[in-house]
Amino acid sequence: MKIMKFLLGIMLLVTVNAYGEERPVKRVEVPIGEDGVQRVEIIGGGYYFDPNHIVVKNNVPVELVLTKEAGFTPHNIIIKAPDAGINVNIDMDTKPASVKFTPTKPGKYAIECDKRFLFFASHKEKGMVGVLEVIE
Ligand SMILES: [Cu+2]
Repeated sequence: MKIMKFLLGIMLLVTVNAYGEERPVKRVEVPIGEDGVQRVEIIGGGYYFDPNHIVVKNNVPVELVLTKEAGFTPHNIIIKAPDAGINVNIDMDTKPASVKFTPTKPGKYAIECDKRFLFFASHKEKGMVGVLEVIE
């Protein structure tokens, strides 16, 4: 009986995590720097990207400067939009790393972290998602 209650508790925990809370949207319109690059810093943590809605101009180079918050939990950042010249898949580290690309097609593209611990919900499912919006 006790073990059943315990298992039920675990299941509930996993379910709640799987459908995670909605994260507040933090929208940033990335300015074009003096060097002509749209540079933006993104922090990855448990379980969020900050900012999580990034607006950039089409056909202008973009540089994402990525940093992971301290701690043992691994995070990555994935943006798969090969049609738009974007193919990002990189592990985040506490030491900043940058990724460069030039978007070629306006649209809204998903940002996500697909790390997970064992059989638990992936970080994406826990709300570690964002949007890269490419505008004209
Ligand atoms: Cu993550």
